[in-house]
Amino acid sequence: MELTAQQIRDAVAGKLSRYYGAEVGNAVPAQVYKAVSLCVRDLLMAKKQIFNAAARKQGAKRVYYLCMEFLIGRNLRNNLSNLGLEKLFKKALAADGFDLAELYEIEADPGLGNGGLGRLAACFMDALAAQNYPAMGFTLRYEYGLFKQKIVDGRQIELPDEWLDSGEAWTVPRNDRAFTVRFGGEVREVWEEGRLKIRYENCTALEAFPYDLMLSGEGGDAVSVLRLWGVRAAAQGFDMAYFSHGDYAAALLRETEAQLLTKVLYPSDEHEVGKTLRISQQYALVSASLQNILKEHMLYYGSIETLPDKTAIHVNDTHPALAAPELMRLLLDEHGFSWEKAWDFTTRILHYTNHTVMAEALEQWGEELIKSRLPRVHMILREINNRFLKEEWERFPGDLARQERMSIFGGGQVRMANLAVIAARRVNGVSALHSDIIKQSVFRDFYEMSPDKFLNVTNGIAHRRWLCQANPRLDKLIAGLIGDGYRRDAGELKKLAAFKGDKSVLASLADIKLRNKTDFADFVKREQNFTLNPEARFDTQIKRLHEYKRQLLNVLKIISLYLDLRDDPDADVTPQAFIFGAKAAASYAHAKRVIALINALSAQIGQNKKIKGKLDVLFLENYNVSRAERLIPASEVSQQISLAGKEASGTSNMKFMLNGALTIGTLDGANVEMREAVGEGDIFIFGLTARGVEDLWRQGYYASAYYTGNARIRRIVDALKTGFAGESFADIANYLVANQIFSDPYMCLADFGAYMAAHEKLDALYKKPGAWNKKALLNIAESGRFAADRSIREYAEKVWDLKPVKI
Ligand code: 26V
Repeated sequence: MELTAQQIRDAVAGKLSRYYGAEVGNAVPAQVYKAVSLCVRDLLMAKKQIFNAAARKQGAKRVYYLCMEFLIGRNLRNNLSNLGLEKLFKKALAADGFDLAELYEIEADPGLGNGGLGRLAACFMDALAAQNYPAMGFTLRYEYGLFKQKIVDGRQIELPDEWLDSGEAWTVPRNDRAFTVRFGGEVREVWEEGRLKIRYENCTALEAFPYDLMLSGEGGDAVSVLRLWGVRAAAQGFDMAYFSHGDYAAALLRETEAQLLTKVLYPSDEHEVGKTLRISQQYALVSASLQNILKEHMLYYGSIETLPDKTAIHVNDTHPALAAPELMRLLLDEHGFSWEKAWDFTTRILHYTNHTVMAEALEQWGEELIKSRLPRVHMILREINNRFLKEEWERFPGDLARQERMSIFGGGQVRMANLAVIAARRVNGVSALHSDIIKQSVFRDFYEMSPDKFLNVTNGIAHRRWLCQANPRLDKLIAGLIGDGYRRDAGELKKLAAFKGDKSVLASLADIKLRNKTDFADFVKREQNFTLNPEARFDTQIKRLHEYKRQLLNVLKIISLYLDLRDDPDADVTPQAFIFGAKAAASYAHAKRVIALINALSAQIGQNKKIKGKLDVLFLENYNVSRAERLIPASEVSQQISLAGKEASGTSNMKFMLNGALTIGTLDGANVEMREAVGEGDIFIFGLTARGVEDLWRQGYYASAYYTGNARIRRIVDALKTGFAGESFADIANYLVANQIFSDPYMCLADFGAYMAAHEKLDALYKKPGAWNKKALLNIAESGRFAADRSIREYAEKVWDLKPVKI
């Protein structure tokens, strides 16, 4: 039945009255936002029920995506757009005097993620729903997210990110679906009823209970559920005795300890209690989710035997790798399986994606910690390892070194990546280059043992969100030229290539960019009181702050441009605005220094009236999904300049391409496939290749030689020592030029010359708007292959063996 504007008005009025005792005439915007959100939530719920019923009836296999992060972004606009209801809601609300666009701004970004890994998970939920794949995501309900970034005196300060006030409207608490998760204590094996049973003694029992958040996808019949686990102390553990004796603190302590688990994402693990918290979070996620999956399977199918036919579980990065021993535990201890049968099931159900080759993210946890915190899991891990090593020894007899490398245990640590690979049916990397690298480096031994396990699935993005919603002007232009079929099939964007010689189309493209830039400039003026010249070329680098991503290389280039302009302020240059958005991990001192440097440089340039407007540097505070949605459509240059071999894929590179920015980047991650797509002429590739990086490192990287041998580098490094806005950055200068074991592992200076040359080429092209815009158009035309829809179809076929449900 078609929804009418009047029905929407009535529904909103109903929510206002029921939940806030308010009327349309006196409700404040925050109440209206919540009332509208609750109405949309109802629509999603109804749609979900219909889809789930059909999926169950068809006995459809389902994928469960376990991930510590889901960076879903704001819900209201996304859902209205996906449901095709945006216009109708706009009209209905306007009739009562409310502006939908203003309501959108009330919603906080759910800060449930950190970076690319989390945003990818969100894009995937969208593509799963849009293409009718039955899917459910699992994560934790972090009360304060990662953190809210504030810049004070140029430095990053971390504040709690309070997203729940507005975010709660989207989640449905499900108290009926709680599961017990146990920590610590001792495990006793007892013979009972003719079989071995496991008894837990003196353990701490927590209760995980879900909040469901529904995620839509445009055009599809499916609604994916993201289940966010909250954690509390199990009720039966509440000790009335403490209370009766007046020891209230002791009575409350257990509750507080339980709640700690879901306060923040990635609490620091620099200390032992932090490590304990992190591993507890991972286990709570895994244990509650698996119990949930098994219970629902039993409910619908009545037997555990069909589990592998109906279930694919995805272990996204190593954080949920304890899914392997936990699934074993449930099958062995709760369902009475033999070891062989349980392992057969486990290795048919679990799949694993690796998202980085950086050593610090290949997690290891102390064995003693696992043993004391998760004793039963530890026993099972030991047995998994023993059996695996036996098999491995048969394949590679006598190769002790190999065995040591492949073991789950080593040096007193538990290696999560080895565990994930051993247990998974499929292992994939996230770009062609990255998948090759993992086969040759971190997982080489495993690849040699089971080559068929490994494959590539190149990442993709939710193109409807990142183009149709984030850049409505461009969406309209494209739909006018080629129809709106690309919304369902991003491959149709190719049709745009036919307009590469059409001057009026290219002019419209440029006009849209200018208008988006103007909007963004207005936004930062409002938010940060920063003045951006919308006529300048917007050149953007947005990603987590990390040495390997080389924000510093970008800064060196900007310093060089600044020094030139300071010498000759009247030089005839194209105005440029360099924009950064990045959070640094709270304990990552070097990354925080780079933020301080960017802000000091920004301040110094801002003080120079002759240069301001020609060269600007903006550090966009608290970079998040909503800010990306404003910035990417306004950007003309996309910085993808990681040291080759280090960036697994990158996904902002794809979003920029889709919005007509040109890429300057190294041959790293998905940049390689972007170059294949557009051809060498339409992307600015520079610098060392992954192979070149290895060779140079092996030969010895002598950074000081670049300093002594190159006057431009010398000038920049010296300027760092002198400093900006009254602060010296000699520490960063020393980092850049140090030799041998102290050298900059990401070799900024080695790539600097090539980077400047590529920048100069780009600068020259920008002076010819016709040629620039043609390349922008061709980039958009070729970006269809980077749609998440395509990635998800590949996962469905090659990894999960999953079919869409037909309604
Ligand atoms: C690492 C760490 C290290 C210590 C602090 C907490 C923490 C949290 C997460 C991680 C792993 C990050 C992995 C990640 O985000 N990888 C990114 O995944 C994207 C999606 O596949 C990919 O596009 C990016 O290239 C890759 O960096």
